[in-house]
Amino acid sequence: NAMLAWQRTAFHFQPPKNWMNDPNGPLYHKGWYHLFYQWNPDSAVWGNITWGHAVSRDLVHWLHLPLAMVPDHWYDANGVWSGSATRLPDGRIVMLYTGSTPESVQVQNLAEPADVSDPLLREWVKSDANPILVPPPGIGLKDFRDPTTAWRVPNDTAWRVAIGSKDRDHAGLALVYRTQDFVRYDEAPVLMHAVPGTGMWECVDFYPVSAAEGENGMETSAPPGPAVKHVVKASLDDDKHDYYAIGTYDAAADTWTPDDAGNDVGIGLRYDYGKFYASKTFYDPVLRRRVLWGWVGETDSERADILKGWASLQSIPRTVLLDTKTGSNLLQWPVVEVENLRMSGKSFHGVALGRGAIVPLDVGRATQLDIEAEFEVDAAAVEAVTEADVGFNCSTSAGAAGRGMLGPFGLLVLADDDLSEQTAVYFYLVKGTDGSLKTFFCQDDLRASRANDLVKRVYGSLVPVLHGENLSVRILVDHSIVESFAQGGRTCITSRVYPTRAIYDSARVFLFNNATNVHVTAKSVKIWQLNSAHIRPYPASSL
Ligand code: DQQ
Repeated sequence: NAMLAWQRTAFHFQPPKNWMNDPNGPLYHKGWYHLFYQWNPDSAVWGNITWGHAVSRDLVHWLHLPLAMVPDHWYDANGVWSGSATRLPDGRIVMLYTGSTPESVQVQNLAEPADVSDPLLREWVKSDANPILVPPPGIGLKDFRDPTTAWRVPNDTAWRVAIGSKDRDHAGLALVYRTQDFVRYDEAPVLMHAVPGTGMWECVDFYPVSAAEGENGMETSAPPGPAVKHVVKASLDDDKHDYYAIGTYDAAADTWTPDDAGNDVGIGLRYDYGKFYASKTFYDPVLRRRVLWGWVGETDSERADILKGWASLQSIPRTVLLDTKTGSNLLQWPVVEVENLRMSGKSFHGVALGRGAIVPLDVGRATQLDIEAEFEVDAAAVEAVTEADVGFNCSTSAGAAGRGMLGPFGLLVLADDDLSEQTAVYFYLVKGTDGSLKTFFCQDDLRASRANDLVKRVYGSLVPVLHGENLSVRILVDHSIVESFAQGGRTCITSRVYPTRAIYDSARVFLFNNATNVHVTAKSVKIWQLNSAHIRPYPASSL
């Protein structure tokens, strides 16, 4: 079926077939980026979880490798679940992961490469000491999983590792264990942080970001200091979204405090307001950056997944930095290597978008695109409005079809000629009677497909816009995925979409302005067709 075949992506990481979920243990080793991932060898639905493995020179082109780990011991017989890698200063690589036992008890295990001199790290050996951690008193046997990358603090030889859980009152939390050798751990963990009401924290991540302007990403064990903030991320099992917060790490106590209690983990900011979960960062020592991977699931039916024979993608890896201009959010941006896929490009300048305008952009094939667009709103018209759409919210709105005074305006991608299918990426301004202006960034899948066995939603949230800034967006389109980054990556949205008509040569791009009271100018729109990545089976004929 040509429609189903079209949905497979061209420059996103996917296994050759079957079900994938969380990214695991990303790391850089001897010239190669390694990605492991939760994979079902038997079908396109979750189950029988093993660790798939692939390597890349540039985070774009991949070589699949043999499975790194399978459920072959009692302590992981029910699945080799998520975990993280740590590189020790002596060159050792330590992989900590969760095993689910036949009774579904969650325990932590240790594995190491059989041969660290193999740049591809093809063979993994599980420790004879496994399991190296079992659920501590007071923690549910099924609520103890997903160890982080380990880190060290100044003047202490002990390594720290965080593990997600929840307490009896449904507070989500992160526990910290100390270890010298990754085999024996302090008996009683430290409670690093807990947030009432947030439930089980999966795939906790913990890392430093620089608060100084123009800085690079930071190594996980970089010492805390005045110009360093620490991020805590938790994947909320209850609502399947990844939440982060920025705060301060007390290295002596192994506790962490958010800068803004109202924006604590699980109740404030998300990495992504669309489909994006169980993410994990790693530090890339070559380009000195922190890189984020996230699992992007399907929003079609299980039946469709079985028909097409696969389910899930990994997001385009994103660099992560603290936004030093606002100080209160991260900036996420596609890794620079993605730009090497750019082929022919087209630029449009000063496109006037009157109220209700829809303008087609002739870009040729529009199924694999990289788009950068900048919009300017007519300030006098905004000024003239005394109040606009206070109480607006992307997810409860009517989407791009709903007309407000100062929005929506933006782009339609994966649209067909008569707009019977379209995925809308747009801004929406609201204004209070006190003159305060806020900007929402939304993505509307309601009309992305004529098929009806799909989850269709309007995603989005506020995006900070500083004085003097235009509105800007970057959009990556790859068949069945649309990833959008507003204001340099302050707010991000990922959608899975399944057009039935806007496919192959019928996919188009439009600019639109559905606001009733404001003219908008698309100051500049650059659109590149993106090449396909090479994602090759193993063994490769040449390395
Ligand atoms: N997926 C893994 C767990 C993790 C969950 C199992 C998050 O380790 O908590 O496949 O998606």
